[in-house]
Amino acid sequence: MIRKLSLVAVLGAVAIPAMFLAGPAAAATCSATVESTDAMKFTTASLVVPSSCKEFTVTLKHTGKLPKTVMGHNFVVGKASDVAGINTDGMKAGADANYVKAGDARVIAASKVIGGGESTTVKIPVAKLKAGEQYNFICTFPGHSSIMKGTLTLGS
Ligand SMILES: [Cu+2]
Repeated sequence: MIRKLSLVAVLGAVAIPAMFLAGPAAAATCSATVESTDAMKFTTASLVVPSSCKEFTVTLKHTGKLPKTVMGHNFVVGKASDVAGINTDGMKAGADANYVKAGDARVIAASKVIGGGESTTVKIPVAKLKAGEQYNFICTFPGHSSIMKGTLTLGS
């Protein structure tokens, strides 16, 4: 009985530090949280996605109180040269489509639209990003993208 207990203690002592070393480092580099507000703003201006990540997960939070029909926000990624077209076609697609045109090949990643107090996640496939290319993340809710726009680039 004493032997069994001491074996568990030894295993625990080895396993726990290993978890601490592997866990937080991976989570910190391949994910980010972006907040959006009732004042129609993203609180993040730019994101750099490490090229070592396979996927980069963005958690979009709406810290406001207004419903998504009034002050909805989403998180849509495309090339800087494509986002105006993505936005125009997204507005035409309407609320049921989360303001993103179905099958739009210019869209690299897009979340659903959320309202105040809600959050959602979206995964950016890092293989679709090229070094040296300029990308934007925007909110395609009608009227928001001119203000709700940030830059996104592939880092080293
Ligand atoms: Cu918005």
